[in-house]
Amino acid sequence: MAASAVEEILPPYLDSTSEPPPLFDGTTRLYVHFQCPYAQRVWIVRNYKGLQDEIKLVPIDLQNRPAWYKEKVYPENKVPALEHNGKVIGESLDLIKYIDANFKGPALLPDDPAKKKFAEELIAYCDTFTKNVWSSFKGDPIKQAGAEFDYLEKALHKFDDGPFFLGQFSEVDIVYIPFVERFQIFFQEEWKYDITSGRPNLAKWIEEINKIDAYKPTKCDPNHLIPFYRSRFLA
Ligand SMILES: N[C@@H](CCC(=O)N[C@@H](CS)C(=O)NCC(=O)O)C(=O)O
Repeated sequence: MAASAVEEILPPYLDSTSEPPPLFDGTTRLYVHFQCPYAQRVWIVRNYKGLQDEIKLVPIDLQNRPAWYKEKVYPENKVPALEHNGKVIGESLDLIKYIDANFKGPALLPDDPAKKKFAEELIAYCDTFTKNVWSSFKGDPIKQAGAEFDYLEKALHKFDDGPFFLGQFSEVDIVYIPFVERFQIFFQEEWKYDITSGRPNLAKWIEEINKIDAYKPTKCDPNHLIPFYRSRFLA
């Protein structure tokens, strides 16, 4: 059976009491936290490309981080990071492209130059999108963040050969979904607001992404997210 068809048993978190794995022994390791949206992007890529056997997940407890992580693995001390071929690379957007270019599996970008150009534009906007939504929490969230969800709704209208940003599933969907997933949960919980209401493309997009096997096991835990967002963005 293909690796992707088997439900993966996730390894436990490594914390300050854990020994490091045998670093730089030729194993490719993706250091993650299962509730981190940036790590989630790369985790989806790894699953979508069918690299469960090639890229080993190593969860790091960010609240009680092992000292060796900063000292020996990734001086930035963040997740995600990828240990591959004797070096460590970070930054989720760079890692998406790195894994797509250096590993087997379906390509994450189509060949069409118009689609590639639109992908760049959308990916470049994602940090602004998240920043504007987070900062809306202390203002008028439905109105201010509404403009951002409208941006997605309109972008999803551009190519009509599928429900995703570029028509077919691509890296653009992977870049946005971890954040949209969290915003959907939090707006519903905190303000009883359905971010897909009046936004049929966004509703369809979320519905279709939820059918993707590579994404399903990576979804965040609302019981972790809701208190975390309250203390981080509302307190
Ligand atoms: N720009 C980075 C952001 C990564 C990031 O902020 N990760 C968080 C967890 S969600 C982290 O490791 N935080 C630990 C810290 O900042 O000390 C990326 O896209 O990979």
